[in-house]
Amino acid sequence: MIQNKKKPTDYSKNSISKYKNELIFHIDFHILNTDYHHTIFKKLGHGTYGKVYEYLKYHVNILETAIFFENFETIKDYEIKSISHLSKVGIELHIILRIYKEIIAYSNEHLPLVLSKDIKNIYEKLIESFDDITEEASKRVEVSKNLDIDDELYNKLISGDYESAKEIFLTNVNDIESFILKFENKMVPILSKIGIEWELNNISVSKEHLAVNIINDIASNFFATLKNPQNTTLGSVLLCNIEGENHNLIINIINKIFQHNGYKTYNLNSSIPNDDLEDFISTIPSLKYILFSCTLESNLINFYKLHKNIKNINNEEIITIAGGSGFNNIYNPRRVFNLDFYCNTLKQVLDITK
Ligand code: B12
Repeated sequence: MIQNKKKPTDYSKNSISKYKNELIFHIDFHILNTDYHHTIFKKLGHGTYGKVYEYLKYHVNILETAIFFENFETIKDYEIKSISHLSKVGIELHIILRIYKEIIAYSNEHLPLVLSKDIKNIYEKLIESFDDITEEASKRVEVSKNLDIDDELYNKLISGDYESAKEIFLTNVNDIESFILKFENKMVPILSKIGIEWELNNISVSKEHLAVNIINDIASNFFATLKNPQNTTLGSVLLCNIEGENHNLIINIINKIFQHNGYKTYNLNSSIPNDDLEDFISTIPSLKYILFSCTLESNLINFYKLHKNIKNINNEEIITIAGGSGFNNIYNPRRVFNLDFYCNTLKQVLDITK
């Protein structure tokens, strides 16, 4: 019997990954891919089905994360952002409630009893919190308005004006410290704004890419103007995103910080399969640090498993550092993941490299 409603059992933690695709398939087949919903999606426009399907896929991955880390906030946070996005696309919210209820019903009938009870607990809590969640979602317009950003720089970035954006950003930036300070103070709030404006359906994915590519170019341009590091004898550094993760801006910038401070870097940049990465690590000479960036909470379990294996194989020799908004709802990521360092700013990385 499950006594504590908040704590999923170890059985559920270990078995949810086996059943999550079944849940996605069932909901897709019995709810999204029905004539009734296809007619609605068609009216709302090209790509609407895809958006709801993407929501469902990430939702079930987040369910797995919430069970694995015993953390209801992860799923609540994801629902707020997703509902904010889906309602702006025109999706009526009863479809979300329908999905929750169908997950309870399907689990009850087809999944092992212990797991289905834990799933039911989570969805009952979600249904109970649904008014709060939708209210928080409706406040996202205000959250975006209240963000204190440099409007001129923001507009140059999303309109693809590289030269002007570079000039605005690099004014008075003359060393790595001032670059990092300005990045944290100006670019990070702008990236939050871009994310929320995407959520509110005001900015396309193309514009998100455009802005990030310009920021990457500005960073490359700035680091190219710095004096070359005197040597690369401080050891090697491996940088990568977690499997499933495409947000690679921060890992690219950290790469440049390490290069500038005299390290030989191996930047694998985007989503690398865990097995492949574990093999690759053994081929790097004098590997001192491995840095991981995780932006999406749905990738945390992948990271947990990867990091555990790396530590088992390499024991104390390699220092692991991780960061990214994926960890925002985890209390004490360093302890939960057994990391050597957890960082939530670029300045902390700079301090480590020195
Ligand atoms: C640009 C962007 C994209 C681009 C990425 C392009 C690229 N080449 O990177 C594209 C369009 C591909 C994209 C795709 C998606 N994205 Co996106 N994206 C963003 C955006 C706007 C910026 C991402 C970014 O670079 N952030 C970098 C900094 C600003 O954020 P940070 O992670 O907090 O990092 C700070 C620290 O934690 C630290 N840090 C970070 N990593 C590390 C690592 C180490 C080692 C250290 C020391 C420190 C450190 O440094 C940073 C500065 O202080 C964010 C909004 C946001 N606020 O981040 C959304 C955002 C992350 N995306 C989101 C979503 C939902 C998606 C998609 C699922 C849907 C979509 N938008 O198409 C897909 C998923 C793709 C995938 N599988 O990864 C959501 C995530 C919501 C959630 N809770 O899960 C966000 C928050 C937008 C939103 N408001 O809804 N995205």
